[in-house]
Amino acid sequence: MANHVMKILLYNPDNGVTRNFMPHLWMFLLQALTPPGHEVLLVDGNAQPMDEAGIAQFVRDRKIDLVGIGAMTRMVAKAYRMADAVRSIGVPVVMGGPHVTEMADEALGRDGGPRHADAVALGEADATWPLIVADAARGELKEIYAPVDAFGQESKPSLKDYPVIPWQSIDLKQFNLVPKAASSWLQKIGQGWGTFSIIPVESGRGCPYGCEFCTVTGFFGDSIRFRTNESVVNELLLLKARARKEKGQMAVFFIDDNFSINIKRTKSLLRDIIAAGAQVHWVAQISANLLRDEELVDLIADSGGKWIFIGMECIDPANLKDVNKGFNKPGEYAAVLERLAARNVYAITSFIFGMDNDTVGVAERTLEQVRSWPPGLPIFGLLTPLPATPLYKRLETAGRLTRPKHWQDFVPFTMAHTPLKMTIEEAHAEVNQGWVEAYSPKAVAAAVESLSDQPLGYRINIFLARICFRGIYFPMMGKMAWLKVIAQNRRTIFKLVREGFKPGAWRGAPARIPAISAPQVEASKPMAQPAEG
Ligand code: B12
Ligand code: SF4
Repeated sequence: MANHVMKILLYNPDNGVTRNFMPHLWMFLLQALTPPGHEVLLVDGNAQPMDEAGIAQFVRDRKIDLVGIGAMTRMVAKAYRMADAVRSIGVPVVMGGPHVTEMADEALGRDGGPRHADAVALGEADATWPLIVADAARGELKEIYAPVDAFGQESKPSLKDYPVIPWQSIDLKQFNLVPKAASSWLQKIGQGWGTFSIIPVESGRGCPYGCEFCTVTGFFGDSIRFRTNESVVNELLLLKARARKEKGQMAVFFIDDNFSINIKRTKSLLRDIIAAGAQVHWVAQISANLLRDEELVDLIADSGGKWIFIGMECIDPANLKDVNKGFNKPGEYAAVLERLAARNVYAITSFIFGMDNDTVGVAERTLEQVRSWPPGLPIFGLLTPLPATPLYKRLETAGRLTRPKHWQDFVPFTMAHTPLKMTIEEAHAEVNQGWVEAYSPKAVAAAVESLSDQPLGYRINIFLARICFRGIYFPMMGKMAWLKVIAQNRRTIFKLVREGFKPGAWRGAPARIPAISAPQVEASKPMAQPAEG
């Protein structure tokens, strides 16, 4: 078939629990890497819900020639159903992402099950995507695309020639978190809140630490690669300019698995961001041990860092050792969080229950610690054996997997193996207790109250963040669910509104911002620190 110009749809399935607050980077990246001439449409199911009939209709109506679907393990069952619907009307499907990289035979129907994809892109697809598009345009799609060099060796993109993602022109309507009805008057507040999007930006890839439950070391390899500071700074400037133009706000999620894996390089990036005036409010994942460095924490605050995601996992060193994450030191968690809070930076603290040394009461023991820390956003999950992880292999060998293909009948917050010192049901109850108590109206009020020495904006910020984060566990998809939460938290809301009308409520510097410390001696060795995931 002759080479022809194609209409391509990139689709990301919804996660089935809550609307994701942020779009997926792979879609924008592959769009930017598509050879010129082809038209690429993006649909994120979290923002634009679609079912099987819906996607088939969409593909037919828009005369799409090729569909690319990316999915994590937890969304893969939905991804397969959507792929089946597209293939049933004769349009080819390419799948990529962490799950099908490990389970290519499953996607291609080579393991005895049904076939869902015409082709699978293994691993990082930055270099293979243009080849896939070219092959599809010629009608010569192969089954498997693996990133290899001229000698057939696996090759990873260096990220030094990272593409420019044209944020100035990408249609971000589906990712605007401001309700349409409020948009026009919110445009007038401060520098404008008519739109608010959280944009994923990567500054590097890879993590050498191989925590037992994590897919990152296997997928991205243990060599860490960084974009140039210049390319990251330019991306931030582009986002800032767009926000200004539409009288809205853009925040950034640096999706690197450990944004400070090389402290020297992180500091240099943050300094360049500050020097270029490219500060935006940002979130990043950083492991607790790397946050010992006061100068780094100063730079985080000065460059716009607001929330740091810390994979604490648990407060029991024996458990941490079991999952190869002994570099996490629970004894230093409080000091790290205080250090951040002193600069008005707060933490999303992530915990995993159902580890082998966990016993009944783990939720209360963890919550007791959480209550003694500065306010943050605790999140609770269950130890999950993802395909191809060392954890999966260990549990499989020991015959402990109760649902070896748990992704085929995915149920959120449900274990797929039995922990050693508690039952599956007990582990579920612990997670439930974690969420119920950490997000109760009483806990939300206490978090807001603990910032009573801070300007009102900080208290509103923690209130809104808590309310949104509870949706990770408690389905909050419809208006009724939101109204219920508002009613439950009415006392805190009234208090904040009352304060908002007090003279001077919106003025005043935060009480805790410290003087910028003098440059310190580099406290850590680059590349020798554990990462976060
Ligand atoms: C950001 C992020 C999130 C965000 C949400 C995703 C988003 N909106 O971006 C948040 C913080 C909400 C999140 C949550 C979770 N996440 Co997460 N997350 C990430 C993270 C850190 C970055 C993703 C990213 O953008 N990477 C950079 C891009 C460029 O890489 P990529 O997506 O892999 O895409 C490349 C290739 O895979 C390929 N590709 C991908 N899709 C497609 C599609 C096609 C058609 C093609 C051709 C190629 C292709 O091409 C891309 C370019 O090379 C990754 C780790 C990582 N470094 O990737 C974990 C990761 C994806 N998350 C993971 C997990 C487990 C989760 C959670 C389930 C955690 C939990 N226990 O609760 C939740 C559930 C999410 C939910 N409710 O939907 C796992 C997934 C493993 C797996 N096998 O599924 C990862 C890999 C981390 C890990 N620890 O192992 N996550
Ligand atoms: S440090 Fe984080 S990204 Fe690295 S292997 Fe462990 S969990 Fe995964």
